[in-house]
Formats: sequence, C-alpha cells, structure tokens
Amino acid sequence: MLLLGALLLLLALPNHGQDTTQGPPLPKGACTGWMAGIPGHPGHNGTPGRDGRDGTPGEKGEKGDPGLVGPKGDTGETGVTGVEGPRGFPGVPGRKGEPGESAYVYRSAFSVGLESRVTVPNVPIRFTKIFYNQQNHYDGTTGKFLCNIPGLYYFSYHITVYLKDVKVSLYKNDKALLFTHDQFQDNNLDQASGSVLLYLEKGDQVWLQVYEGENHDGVYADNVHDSTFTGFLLYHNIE
Ligand SMILES: [Ca+2]
Repeated sequence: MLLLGALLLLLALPNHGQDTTQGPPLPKGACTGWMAGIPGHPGHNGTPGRDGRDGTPGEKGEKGDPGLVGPKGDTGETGVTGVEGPRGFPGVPGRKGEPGESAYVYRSAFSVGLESRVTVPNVPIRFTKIFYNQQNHYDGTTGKFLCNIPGLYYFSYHITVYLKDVKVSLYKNDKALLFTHDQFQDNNLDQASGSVLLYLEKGDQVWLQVYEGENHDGVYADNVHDSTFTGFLLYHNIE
C-alpha cells in the first residue's frame, strides 16, 4: 500500500509543476504541505436493473401420466328391437285333466218284437216283446213311438211272413210313409223288411200298420220266429 501511494505521488508531481505555471497561483505554502489522501470507501451498491427479455420457448416436454377415470355416464336410449329368434322345441305334455261334468246326453231308442201273429189290420201293430225301451219313448200299449227329442231318427223293421201275404206301412202321424209288400209262398217262410230315416219334431208319432185288409196280415211270430221294430235317435236337433 505504501508502494502504490509512492507511485501515484511520482506521477502526480509533473502535473503539479505545470499547473503552477499556467493556473491561478496556489495559496502560499500549499505545495509545501501537500500530502496524498487516503482512498475513500467504496460507494453503495446501485439499484437492481430492469428484468431482461423473455427467453425463447423451451423444447416440448414428455407426455404425462393418464388422468383418473371419470364418473359413469347416463343410460343411453333404447335400441331397435332385434329379429325374432327361431322356434323353440315342443314342451313336455301337461298332466291329464280332471273328468268334466257329464253333459246332457240325448238318448232315445227302442227295439221291440211280436209275441204272436197279428190278426187285426188297419191299426198300429202292438209289439210287446221288449228288447230295449230304456227311455219308454215307445208305448207297448199303443204300438206307437212318441218323439221326445227333435232330431233325425232311424227306423227299421224285419217281418216274418207266414200263411198270408204281408203289406205293412210305416206311419208318421196318421200318414203312411213307407210300404213293404211280400207275397207268401206255400210251404215256405218269407221275410219282409224296410228302413228309413225320418226327421221328427217333439210330439211326432211313428208306428207300423198292416194295410189293405185281412188278406195281407201274414205278419208272424212265435217262440222261434221274430218280427221286430227298431228305432233310435241318430242325432238331435242342435238348433
Ligand atoms: Ca215272398
């Protein structure tokens, strides 16, 4: 430090002498007592400068981690109905049902025969040998069948012919509808028969009767020869 101060003194000397020749005169005795001063203290720091300009954008960073799963969304609209599927296999048969109530059964039938030969013409033949007459729609006292159930009926008769010719008619309400004629042959035994379908209303009557008098009343029956009359309801009127 002392060395530096001496150096500065040597440099300053010529200038001092020059100034004395050209500048105002120094006060008397000034140069004789001049000595170099002690360097001052460093000044205070200045105020901070303004911010610099923004730098250029940096390089693009790496892709970040996936975010958290968001909440479940709302239910969407119903879609279009699909095409009908193929037909399934047949199911197992169900159990047998309980017996139902018995429906009303329309029954009307009779089957009767003669017990002996007929000798009275032009009146209903009275068949008194009863094979079947459950509903009693045939009346053995009159020889007439009385219709109780409207419908279609089937009637038939099989007559044993003996000793005389036979002419019989099937009557419906006093009108002969069906005629059967058989000529008797001597020393023989003949048969005559007929059948018909008739629609009957309730109250109609049907019977057999010999016609054209006593020369045609060869209707015969005994213990081993029968003459029969049969009728039954084929089906009732459903109206
Ligand atoms: Ca004959």
